[in-house]
Amino acid sequence: MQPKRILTMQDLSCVGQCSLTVALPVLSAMGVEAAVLPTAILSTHTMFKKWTYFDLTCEIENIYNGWRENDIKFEGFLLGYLGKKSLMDLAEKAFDDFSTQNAPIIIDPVFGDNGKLYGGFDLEYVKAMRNLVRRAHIVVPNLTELCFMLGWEYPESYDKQYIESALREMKKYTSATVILTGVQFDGKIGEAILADGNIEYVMGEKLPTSYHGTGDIFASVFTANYLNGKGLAKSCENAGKFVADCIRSTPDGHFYGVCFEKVLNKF
Ligand code: PXL
Repeated sequence: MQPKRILTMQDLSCVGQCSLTVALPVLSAMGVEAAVLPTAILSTHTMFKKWTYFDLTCEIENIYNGWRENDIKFEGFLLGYLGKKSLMDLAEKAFDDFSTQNAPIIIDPVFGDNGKLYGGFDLEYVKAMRNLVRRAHIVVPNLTELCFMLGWEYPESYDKQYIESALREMKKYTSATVILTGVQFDGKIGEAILADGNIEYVMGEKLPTSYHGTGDIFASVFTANYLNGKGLAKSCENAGKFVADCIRSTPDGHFYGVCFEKVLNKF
């Protein structure tokens, strides 16, 4: 059987293991044909002290014209860091013009973590993302992104009731399955999945350190598994285990990402 071709739309950070430099190798190694649409080129990701940013909005219509000429279609979409509202409008155009029937749209909102927005984002961006996720089949926010999209304050602590009401509140904005990542209970970490009105948890080992870029790895491994026919829960479980293995393979002091290469080599 031919691998599924998906389009992943996110930035290309030249240095710092995240976004396209993660999605491309992970999707390919897991048997998915990864087509890319870079939204911006950055010297590094924005957790470095300084970075440069070149927005690629101006080139995307041109790329789309090239795809139209060749009748190119995608059997799935994975969106990560878009960077600007203009890219969201262009993402919708891609869903409209380059999708096969029933191609899943998976959106990781990627605009914040630990209760804060990443550098360069504001509440207008959050609102635009909340509008974009109405097109998704699956949304994969962390708690920061979920709270910002709901207009809720980031909580100092939470219980299952809080998580479940936040997930259900998201139904005001999208009919997508919502997979909340990085949920922590009883010393474990995992996902809370709201699908078809039911909530399910997939919990795994919580390691003592956290690293940048693990959300992007989670989304890529999840997407590859899901497109390869694994269900929601199994895809989350595999993605969570993969991230944990990456963290275990990363030496202290490697602050800008995880050494996923070592885990991919064993895959
Ligand atoms: O890992 C998320 C991410 C992706 N791309 C860029 C980022 C970040 C998080 O900071 O800065 C450019």
